[in-house]
Amino acid sequence: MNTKAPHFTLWAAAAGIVAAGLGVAAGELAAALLSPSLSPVSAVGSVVIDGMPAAVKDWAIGLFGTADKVAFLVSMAVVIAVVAAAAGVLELRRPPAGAVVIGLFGAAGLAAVLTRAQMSALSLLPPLLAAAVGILVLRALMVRIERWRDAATAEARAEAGAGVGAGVGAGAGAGAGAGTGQAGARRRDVLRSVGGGAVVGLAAGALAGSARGGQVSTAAVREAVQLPAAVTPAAPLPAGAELGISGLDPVLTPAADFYRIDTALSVPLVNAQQWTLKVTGLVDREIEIDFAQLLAKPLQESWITLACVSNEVGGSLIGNAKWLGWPVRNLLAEAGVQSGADMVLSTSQDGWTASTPLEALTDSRDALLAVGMNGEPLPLEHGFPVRLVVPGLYGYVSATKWVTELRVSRFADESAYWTDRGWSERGPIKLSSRIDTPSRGAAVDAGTLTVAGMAWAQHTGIRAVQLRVDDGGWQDAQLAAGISADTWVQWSARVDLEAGDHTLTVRAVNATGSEQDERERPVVPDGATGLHTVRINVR
Ligand SMILES: Nc1nc2c(c(=O)[nH]1)N[C@H]1C(S)=C(S)[C@@H](COP(=O)(O)O)O[C@H]1N2
Ligand SMILES: [Mo]
Repeated sequence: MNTKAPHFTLWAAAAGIVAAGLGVAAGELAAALLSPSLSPVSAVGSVVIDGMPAAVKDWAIGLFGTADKVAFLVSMAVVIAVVAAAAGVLELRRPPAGAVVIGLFGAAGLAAVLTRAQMSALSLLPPLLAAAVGILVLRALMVRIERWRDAATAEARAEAGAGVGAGVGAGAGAGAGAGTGQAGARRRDVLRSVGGGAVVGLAAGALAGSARGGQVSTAAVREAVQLPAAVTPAAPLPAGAELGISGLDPVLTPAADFYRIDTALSVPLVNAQQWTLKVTGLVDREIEIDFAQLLAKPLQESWITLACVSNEVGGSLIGNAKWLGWPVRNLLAEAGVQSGADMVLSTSQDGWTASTPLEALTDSRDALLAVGMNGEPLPLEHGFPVRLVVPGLYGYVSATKWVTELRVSRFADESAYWTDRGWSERGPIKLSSRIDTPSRGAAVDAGTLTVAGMAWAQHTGIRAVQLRVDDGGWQDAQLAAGISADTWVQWSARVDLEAGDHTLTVRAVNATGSEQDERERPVVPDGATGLHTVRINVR
């Protein structure tokens, strides 16, 4: 042949990717139109996330932090593309092996969807549609690639024949001439259909994304929510609580900057108008309360600093907000907790659970059924319409978002999502402190340097923060005005530094006089310990 050999294998791989892409887009589109909770991609992703060894999850959260979901979706897309490309090549070489691979994809989606809560016959449609579209498109593209290959092969043979034997030259030469035209046409056909398929797939995917109508309408319901004023408002922010030092985290975390950690790949969409919370289990009377009834309760506002057990020493999986809600103890009192109970198992709309010590929900601390965050209804990703916030406990044992049930129970009888995966049954937040500025590796001028950061010991309070330069003595830092024992507090210190490399270390002392634990422990099973150090270079 005079032209370069066409890369049929590459085109088969591309056809596989386009077929899988169109299938996934069709499934997502169907799900978006039916109900966002039916997305096969989300279902498969959630099953993978739930089945992942806890260590891998911890590693991913540590590595990607709050970008873990994006990282996960990108990895999923890469895996799908690689398998789909292989399916395309298989289908060219050993049909129908490629179609079988695409069918297995569909079966995985179907199985994943079947494991999700709230299933109906409709749930089966998106994965089945995805598999059907994927297989049909793969077959249709492969037929075109085969025709092209056959035409090109015939042409090559004819050309070879023309070159070898002059005797058949006339006839074969005529054949080759016709073949060039045919192979060319077949090639253009392949290009057009693979390209066209890719364009349609991208358009359908974009449509599926924007047609996530549920998300839009939930957001609209949220916009329309009018939160009542708190009967017990939070005390105003004390003067001097915010030091305003550049590089230092603000004492109030805006909702948009608040860390987000949960196992939900797509945000659970809960219609506030249909939301109810059931109180069940070891109670005298089971109760069910709806959103309007909750808003009609005497609400209170509290500053509470929420922290994640996966927060490494010096990490940023912590934030402080003003929460509006109804104390959980009042709800539990209405239901009448029976003796013998020592735990409340809270369940979210997507099935996630947390087991909270009953005591933390009934003692004088203000554990809230929260509806508001920083003066607004809860953002969708922070639990709209209602979540739990419990001062002093890590989120995994207390801060259930999209909460729909509180079951009064016993630790001896039941366990929860993370405690089933090797994390501690009890999760009190550990006394800790952090240097925010200067940042690690910063180069600063010799002389007096302002060092500042945050310290927290929720529900106990911070008494002092101390700073050390290299192996020197501990010097007291200046504490900013504290909001309450349930919130973190800013601190700052001024140190004189000579040129060279230096290590800054911070430690905190809580309100009862306990010093921060300086032994280094990992986040598993109940939160990291150790002192935060920052190495800097002084010029
Ligand atoms: N429904 C649900 N609620 C949840 C979780 C979850 O995975 N699902 N994660 C918990 C954990 S581990 C933490 S640290 C907090 C984080 O709350 P935020 O995302 O609003 O910061 O939510 C808690 N509530
Ligand atoms: Mo967490």
